Amino acid sequence: MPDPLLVEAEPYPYGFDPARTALLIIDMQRDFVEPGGFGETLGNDVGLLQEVVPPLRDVLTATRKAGVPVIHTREGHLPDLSDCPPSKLNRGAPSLRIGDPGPKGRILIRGEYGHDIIDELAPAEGELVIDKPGKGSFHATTLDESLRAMDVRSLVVTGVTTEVCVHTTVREANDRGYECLVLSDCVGSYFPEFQRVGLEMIAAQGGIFGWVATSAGYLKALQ
Ligand code: C5J
Repeated sequence: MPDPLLVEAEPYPYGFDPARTALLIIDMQRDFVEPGGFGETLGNDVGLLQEVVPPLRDVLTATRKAGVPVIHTREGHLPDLSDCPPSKLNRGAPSLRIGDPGPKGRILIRGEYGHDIIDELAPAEGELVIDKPGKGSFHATTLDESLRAMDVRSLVVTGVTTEVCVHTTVREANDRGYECLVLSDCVGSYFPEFQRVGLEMIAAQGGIFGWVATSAGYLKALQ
């Protein structure tokens, strides 16, 4: 077995075997990240999520070059909303609801322009794209099956939003035995306080859900 690559991380160095690792890019969709999308109609500052794009592009390029598989996720629903529980559909009082016509197509509906991944991080041919109806990437998807088939045990986790879909996914992955490294500058939140605390929570108590490092640390280990 080769020596693991080591990343300077919180709460202690993260070791991974690139042959058993995947990069997970969560929900970098136009509706969350771009101006005029669903996220902005909810009153959020999408600029905070756009900051994630340049470092994540560098991570994506280096990861592809290293031959480590890349997996993208998209949060969204079938056009008839049969996979969207009423509790999700009716939550809050948004000006636009899931399924409503929005500036980028029907909100969070598969196949619509706004539901797709931003051009800068578009999946390459052959990369797995997981469509998920929930916040977690494992719930009601084939992600676990796919990772096991690929013999992946370590996940480098990126995307948005830190305290919602990233956190839910890292918790799900941790319970399934995956070792997660979250890249602090490649995950984003509309709320700076949630970003800070969300990252602290992952690495707290000796790494209760996983590890946290900067993209620079990950890229250095991958060289
Ligand atoms: C949210 C997500 N925040 N991708 N989705 O509703 O985090």
